[in-house]
Amino acid sequence: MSINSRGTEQLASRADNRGFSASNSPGSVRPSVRELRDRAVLIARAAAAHIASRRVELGSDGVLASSETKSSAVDPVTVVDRESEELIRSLIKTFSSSDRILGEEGGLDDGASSPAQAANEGEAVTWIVDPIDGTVNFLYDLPNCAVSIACAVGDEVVAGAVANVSSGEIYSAAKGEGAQVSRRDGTVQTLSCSPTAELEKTLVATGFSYSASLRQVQGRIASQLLGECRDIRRMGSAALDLCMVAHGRVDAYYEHDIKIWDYAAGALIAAEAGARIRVPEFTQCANVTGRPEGDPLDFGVGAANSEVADAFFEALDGAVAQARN
Ligand code: LIP
Repeated sequence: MSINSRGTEQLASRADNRGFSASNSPGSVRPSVRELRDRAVLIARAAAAHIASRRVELGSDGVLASSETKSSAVDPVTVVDRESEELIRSLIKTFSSSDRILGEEGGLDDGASSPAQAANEGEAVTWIVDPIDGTVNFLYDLPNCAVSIACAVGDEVVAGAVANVSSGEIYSAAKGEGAQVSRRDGTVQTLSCSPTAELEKTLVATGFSYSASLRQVQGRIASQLLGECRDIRRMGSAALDLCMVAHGRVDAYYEHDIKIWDYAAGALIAAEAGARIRVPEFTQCANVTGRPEGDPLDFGVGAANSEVADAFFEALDGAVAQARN
């Protein structure tokens, strides 16, 4: 039996015993945004536990040996990414077999119309999944990787959860209900962004593409911003970077060339914590590419606390314009 099926089957059955029993029988009332958030938290927690246990089981050599590359030689996927997504998909289906799923590794679930089409159909539920965000960190056994699960109704993300695999912190939000972080000790904290109002004191998180040529342009953008803000942090997971904005642990975040599964949950969490958010149009991204067509510099993702947002986005736009030349 392959590791995938053994790992997924065992976990799915254990998860079944942990309150994942199907609740959306045909014709049942649509769950509230809070219920969708709580489902995302439950599933993200189970997937994060799987990832942590498989890293111990496989060890660094085993994880490395299982990895393949995707868009470039430095864009990895491991057997654990695939197991995590299989587990997440199976758990989502225990709640509702009709929901659509868009995942980084598995694409659109069988028979689902494109979420972009679904968005035009009105109230279809689409789960947007990054089974391991920060895969390079996972590969190197660095602490910053996460499970990111967002839930859209129609063309609007209304719930999401981001589980930090190593710290056990689970960030979550439901539309209009605020954002929170729960910890292994059971404590729950309501999130709000930092109060930093001056650009020169703004700590900025960012990330870089798997494309070397785009990274060179992104380096010029970062170089320009370094002269205008406090400092930059490159932590390796867009989902967690956006949660750090929500938590007030950085003041702003931006990145180009990331996919909807990287940011969908984190952007809602940051927005619900009071951040000003910049994301591409949902219907342009809710597809197997996870991003709009065209120049990645035309559709970045950004978040900043409300005090510094005007100055930050102005500086960012100026740095992008200068880097293009
Ligand atoms: C990663 C993002 C990160 C970005 C990386 C990569 P993955 O997603 O979370 O912000 O800088 O290049 O795209 O590939 O680990 O899911």
